Parts: sequence; structure tokens; C-alpha cells
Amino acid sequence: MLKTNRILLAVLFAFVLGILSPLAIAGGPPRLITVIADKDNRYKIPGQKLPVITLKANEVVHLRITANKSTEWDKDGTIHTFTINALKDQGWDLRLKEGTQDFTLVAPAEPGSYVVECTVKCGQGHDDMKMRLVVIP
Ligand SMILES: [Cu+2]
Repeated sequence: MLKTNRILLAVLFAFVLGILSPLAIAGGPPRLITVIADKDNRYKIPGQKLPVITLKANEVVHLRITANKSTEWDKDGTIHTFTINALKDQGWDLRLKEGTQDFTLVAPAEPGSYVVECTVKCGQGHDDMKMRLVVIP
């Protein structure tokens, strides 16, 4: 009987830890960050002068990206991308269709400054279609 109680307690403890620890690490539910990949081939973040996203290392984030079509697009219908070359294999390579799409991503473990760029030839200004992700420890 005592042994059963101890096992039950251990299971309960593991369960509570499992729920609380991700929240404790991230400091709450994931933040929602809104980005516009606009028709003038620039990234914009409403309410900010410069399009920069700052995240903590390993932070989970929801990105809500609205893409507006410019003068050129890919034949598969992708009008812009939101790509960090160094983090492509971690999902940071979003192909954007016209309209608003939501993505959940995890910030890299390595602090630093990452360049986000568009990899679809989208028209005039495409080569400068860049923004920044800053990852802090
Ligand atoms: Cu582009």
C-alpha cells in the first residue's frame, strides 16, 4: 500500500513538473509576433520602426505573417519567404502565400544576430528584403 502511494506520488510529481517546467523556461505561454511581408518587398512589424524580432534562446514563438503580393512570385504561388539560412533545418524557412498564416517556431539555442531574408524573387527591392532576428541568452 505504502509502495503504491509512493509510486502515485512520483507519477503526480512528474506530471506537475512536466506541465510547469516548459512554462517556467519560456516565462509563460508563447508570444505572438505579427509580421508583414509587404507588397513593397519589405518586412514590417506593426508598431515598430525597424523590423527586428528579439527572442530568448530556445523560446517558443508564434509568428503571424501576412504576405502581400508584389510584382513577381514563384510558380508554386509563393509570394515571399521568411528564411534564415543558418536555421533552415530548424524550420526557419517559411514559404508564404498571399494572406495571413500562423507558424510556431523555436528560437535557436545559440544567441546572436540572424538575418531573415526572402528567397523568392518578388520584384524590385527583393535583394534588400531582409530583417533581423536577435537571440539573447
Ligand atoms: Cu523577395
